[in-house]
Amino acid sequence: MFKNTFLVLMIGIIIFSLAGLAFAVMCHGDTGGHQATQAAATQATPQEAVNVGNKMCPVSGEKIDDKMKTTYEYEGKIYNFCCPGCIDEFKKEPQKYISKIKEFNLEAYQFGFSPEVIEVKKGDIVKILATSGDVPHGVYIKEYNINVPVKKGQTQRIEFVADKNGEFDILCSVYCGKGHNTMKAKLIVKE
Ligand SMILES: [Cu+2]
Repeated sequence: MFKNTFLVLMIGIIIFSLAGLAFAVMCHGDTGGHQATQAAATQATPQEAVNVGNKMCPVSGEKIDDKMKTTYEYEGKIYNFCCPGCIDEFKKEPQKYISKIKEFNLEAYQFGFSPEVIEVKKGDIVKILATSGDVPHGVYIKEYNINVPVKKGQTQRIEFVADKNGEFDILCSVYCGKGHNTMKAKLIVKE
């Protein structure tokens, strides 16, 4: 009788310890997962700065030499400058310079452009992200000396300072079919 009770007790202890061990493992696993979530959350909190990647200096309006370029982060965006002196200027009136950078998506298609009008102010830095969803096209603005081929599914980045005021045709420079000559959009640069 005594022997039986002892056996039951021993089995009981073994089961209890195993359960305890399993519980510990589960808890540990859970803690690990929790830590991972926390780590992900901390990484996401300070939002990664967006690279504006501007090729023209927003202060001097000059083309940025890759060797000389300096960057400055402002309100979650990284801007390129031609020299440290321009960053000092930028810091005095950031909004004034940021507002000069105008970004547009321009889609070329058979046979036209969307949007049909791009309007900026003289002195603005015009950033055009050109795409094509059908066949190869080209973005041609004669007066600004721009002629950039745009392949299907590709985004071509065009950047220039709108230093001439007036209305300029945006045409297609890659023959793309019957309506090629009718492809037209307008760049309006206001004084
Ligand atoms: Cu075309």
